[in-house]
Amino acid sequence: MSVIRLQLTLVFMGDSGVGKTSLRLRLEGQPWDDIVKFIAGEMTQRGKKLTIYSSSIMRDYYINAVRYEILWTIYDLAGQDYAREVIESLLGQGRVAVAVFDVTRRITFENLRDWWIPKYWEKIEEKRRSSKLYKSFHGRKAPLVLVGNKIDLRREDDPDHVKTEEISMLAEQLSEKLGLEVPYIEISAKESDFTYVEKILELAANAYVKWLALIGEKEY
Ligand SMILES: Nc1nc2c(ncn2[C@@H]2O[C@H](COP(=O)(O)OP(=O)(O)OP(=O)(O)O)[C@@H](O)[C@H]2O)c(=O)[nH]1
Ligand SMILES: [Mg+2]
Repeated sequence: MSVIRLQLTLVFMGDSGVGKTSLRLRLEGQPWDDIVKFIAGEMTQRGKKLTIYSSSIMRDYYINAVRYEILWTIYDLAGQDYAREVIESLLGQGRVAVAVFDVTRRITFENLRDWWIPKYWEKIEEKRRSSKLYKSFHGRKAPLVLVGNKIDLRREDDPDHVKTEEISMLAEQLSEKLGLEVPYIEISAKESDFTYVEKILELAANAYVKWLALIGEKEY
């Protein structure tokens, strides 16, 4: 079996408080109680410190009879407003994005749709245009995974909560723009089990590999 080794930057984007850092720490294998303590410590520094983290995670996947060894470098970006310029430039470095919203706060869903995802695509395009390397991808949007977090708090009767049908509809619209299926997952950083949380990375790996096939490249 052939093996392809890749080093990929994955950007976690979305509004403040949607659970990006919580999901990242779950992927690193941290228990929920430790994550809550970590974020409490982070909160006390808010306003002073810009919370951008980078971590590395190694995973293997079997896709179409090929073994992929992926070293993920995760950029866990701050959702706060005050650091937008830094955040925007980091968005352009992603190979794949994990777009996170909070299913109990509709505004975070709308902000992904209206600001984060368009900005991610804009920054990727800007980066390609400034480099001769990526000429063949000009005009092509970049892959992403849509993640609705905090399903443990969701109530069907609350109009502010985002429903599954709405998420699948947005995924469909994004898929049309990308020319490739944009996968989505509903999750709880607090209560979903480890194998389910891992699906975020699996979906990202799949989206990336399919995207490579689409543009007819072995690597990007
Ligand atoms: N009940 C519940 N709470 C969650 C879940 N995910 C995150 N939280 C809580 O939501 C709050 C914000 O989570 P963070 O992980 O700090 O959110 P973030 O997206 O990293 O926020 P910024 O770093 O400010 O952009 C914390 O109090 C978490 O404990 C979840 O799935 N369920
Ligand atoms: Mg965070």
